[in-house]
Amino acid sequence: MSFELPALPYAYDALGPYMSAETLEFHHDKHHQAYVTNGNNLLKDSGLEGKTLEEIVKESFGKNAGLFNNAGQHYNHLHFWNWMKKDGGGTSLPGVLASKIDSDLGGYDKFKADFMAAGATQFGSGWAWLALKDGKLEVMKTPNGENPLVHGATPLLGCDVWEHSYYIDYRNARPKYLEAFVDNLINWDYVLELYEAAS
Ligand code: MN3
Repeated sequence: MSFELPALPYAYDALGPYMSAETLEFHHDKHHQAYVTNGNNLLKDSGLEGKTLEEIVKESFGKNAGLFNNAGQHYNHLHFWNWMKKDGGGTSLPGVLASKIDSDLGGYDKFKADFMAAGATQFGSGWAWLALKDGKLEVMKTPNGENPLVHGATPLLGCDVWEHSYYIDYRNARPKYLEAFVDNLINWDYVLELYEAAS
C-alpha cells in the first residue's frame, strides 16, 4: 500500500472557535502531509510494502524508527480528524458507551478527568487515549507517534497533544485545549463505531 492524505471530513472553519481554520490548515495540510510523504519514502524497500497500515505500525515498532514514527502518525491523524466534529463533545454518549464508561472507568466525570490528566501529563509530544484492551476500556498516554496498537490495545479515541495541535489557538495552555476537545469536539459516534468494530 501507499499512504494517502485524505480530505478533512468537514470545512477548515467547522470546528471554530475550539480549533481554528489556521490550526487545521497547518496541521492537516503541512504536518499530516509530511507524515504521508516521509512515510511513503521510508516504506520503499522496508519489507513492509504489501502490508496494511495497522500491520506496518505494529511491525515497524521497535525495529524501524523512522518508518514507525511516520506510519504511526499517519494512522493517528487519519482517525484524529474523525474523532472531532462540529458541536461534538457533551455528556450524552451514544449506544453502550455511557454504561461501558460507567462500569470500566468509574463514570463520565472520572473518564474526563483521567483523559485530561493523561494529555496534560504527557511530557513533550504525544497523545491521550481511550482504548479497548482485553474487552475493557482504558485511558492511556503515549509519546510521539506511538499509539495503543503497539501495546496490545485498540484505539477508540485519541487527542493529539503535540504543540502543533493547539499552540495557535491556546498557546501553552494545553489543559484548556484538552477541555475544549472533550467538551466541544469529540465525535462520540465515531468512537462508538470503532468500539463496535473492536468488540
Ligand atoms: Mn498532529
